Amino acid sequence: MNLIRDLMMNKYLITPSAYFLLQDRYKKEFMLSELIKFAKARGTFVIDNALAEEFLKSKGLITTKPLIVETIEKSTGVQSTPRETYGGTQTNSTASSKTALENLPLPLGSEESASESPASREESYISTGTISKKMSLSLSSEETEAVESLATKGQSFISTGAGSDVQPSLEAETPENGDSMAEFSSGNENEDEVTGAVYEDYGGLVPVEEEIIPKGGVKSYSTYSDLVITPRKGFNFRAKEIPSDYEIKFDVENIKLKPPKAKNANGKEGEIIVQVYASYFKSRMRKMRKILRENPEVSSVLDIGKLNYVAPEGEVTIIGLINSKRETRKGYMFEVEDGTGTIKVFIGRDKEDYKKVFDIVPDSVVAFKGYYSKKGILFANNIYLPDVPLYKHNKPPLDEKVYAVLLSDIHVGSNKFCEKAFIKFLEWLNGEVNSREEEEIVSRIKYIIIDGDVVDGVGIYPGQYNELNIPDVFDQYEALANLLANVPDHMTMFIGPGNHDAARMALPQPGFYKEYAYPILKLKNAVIISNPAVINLHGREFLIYHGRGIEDVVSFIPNRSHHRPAEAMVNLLKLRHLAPTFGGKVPIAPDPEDLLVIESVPDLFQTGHVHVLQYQVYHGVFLINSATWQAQTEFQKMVNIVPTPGKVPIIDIETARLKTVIDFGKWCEGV
Ligand code: D5M
Ligand code: FE
Ligand code: ZN
Repeated sequence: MNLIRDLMMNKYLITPSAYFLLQDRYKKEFMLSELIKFAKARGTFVIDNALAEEFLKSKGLITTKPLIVETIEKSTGVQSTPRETYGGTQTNSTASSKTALENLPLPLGSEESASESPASREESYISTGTISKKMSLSLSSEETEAVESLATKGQSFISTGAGSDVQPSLEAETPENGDSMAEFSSGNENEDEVTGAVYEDYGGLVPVEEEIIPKGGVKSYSTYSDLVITPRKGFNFRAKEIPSDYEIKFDVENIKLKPPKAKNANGKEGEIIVQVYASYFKSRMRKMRKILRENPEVSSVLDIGKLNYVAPEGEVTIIGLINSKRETRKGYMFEVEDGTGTIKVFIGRDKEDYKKVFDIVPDSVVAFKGYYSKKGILFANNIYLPDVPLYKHNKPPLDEKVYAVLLSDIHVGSNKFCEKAFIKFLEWLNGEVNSREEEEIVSRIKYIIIDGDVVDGVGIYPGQYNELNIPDVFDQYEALANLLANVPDHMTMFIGPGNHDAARMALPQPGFYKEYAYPILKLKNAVIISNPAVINLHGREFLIYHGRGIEDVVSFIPNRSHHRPAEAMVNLLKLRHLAPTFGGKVPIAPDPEDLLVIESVPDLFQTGHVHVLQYQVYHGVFLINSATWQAQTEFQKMVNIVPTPGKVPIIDIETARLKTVIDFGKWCEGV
């Protein structure tokens, strides 16, 4: 009878209201397979109230709209009020937020508004998709297009996240389902051609348990296996003599998260999911409170729930999570919650801090100072973003110069991968330099950071199949490993995943699925990191993050663009969060702890993802979006994304600032 558990095992989620609607009928009037098939056909993995009703109607089990809201209210004692949609200045509304700090209802985002949000109406290829069956990679391009176009019809607003390493278990779970499940079965008519790739929701790969290396051990081909670049004879690699000094300060893999539990044996099963979200946001609140309280101006903070009792005279400060934001005639109205209560906060256009409203995105945590009116509204005079202190303390100097190279978005496997430019770069690393200055730089390069999208993957964006030179994920990683084998041994490579990689799609991404990425894991000078990760290099803190949160900034904050990623990075830093908006474009795993808070202020913050090199300093932190090795794809042409491939930033570790940019872009022309 455990509908939630069965759905979760198959990587589907159910909202509490839908749960109450369906639970009593489960296994009596419908089977799991039917429900999943129904949801899948609609391109969603969240069973919400509307979908549940539609499903029951399709089965002739109900004819009129049930009074579900009443059911919830009765069962929880919580008033369900219509939720405001978030009104940004650029967008009129977006996916509305959740009340995850409360117990119930609607913790997963209000179903109706979520499905109507512009974010989900847009065709979002990364976080949508329904390709969860095993798929032969030798599909014809028409077949692939058909599957992909199906995928783009999906809606996106939250991620399954948890358990992407759990194999779909539909067959095991539902032996009764007969024909209706044929579509989900992992069987393939042509087993010989199956390469072993399995797609989770949202186009990501999930690991396969069966043997993945073809018997006999010989692959059909291995791109770049014959590429051998050796260090130039007589070249003085000074970095060989410099002792290595790095520490992985934060890696998601090292965090032990306790799985959520129902409150008690008699507790409502719906509480399992609710609790995950509640813990996630509680954890966000806890971490953000700590950051905000470091600001001396954020003083005498009161719980929202106590405002009515304390009847404060004078100014009060609250810290809360932004549920919604709406422009009014005279300013902005927010709905803010902190786990003890919810309150409306108004800030007028005449206030000095008014301009800060534009930096606030849904689900970010900020502090407001102002006067509380008995009408339940806080009239704010000041807004405090978590932000970072104005200056960073200087670190002690290093004995000698040592450099790091920042790369990302190599996209090996794409026919837009700038192979020639990348090989030139490898030769350069091996000492094929053009000047004394370059010689000095190469000589002192000791680290290479590769910030995700290391391969192009398969089935990631619409029409991708036609742009793949290597249409197989294993072969892509092997090709990448063949290339990276030519990086001189004394240079340590830190490699983390992005949204094109074989890794959990939802953030944070713990690392690569080793079943796919083993060729790079085997490289002796490679260190695999999570996304995000923090690396300490010679006492300097580098925050490494692929950068999908930039998409949220671009959609919610005025005057932000994919082409100026460093500005968007400033916003992430001000909010001290790598992907603040839950239910926006970026799928976030509902882990019980929020691991995307920027808890420690780094010396350098690197992203990639948007394929454009840009950098700037903000409050002493060096922000840099590294470029790419992929020329403009057809899809990027369509959405007007103009990459800057082949540009290689070199970082002086001592100052954590840019030393120089070496441009290999001319070898990428015409790709
Ligand atoms: O991302 C390459 C670029 O494409 C980057 O600028 C983000 C952008 N991008 C990613 N997804 C979308 C959607 N759905 N619409 C518009 N632009 C998008 P990469 O991760 O390498 O594919
Ligand atoms: Fe990319
Ligand atoms: Zn990316």
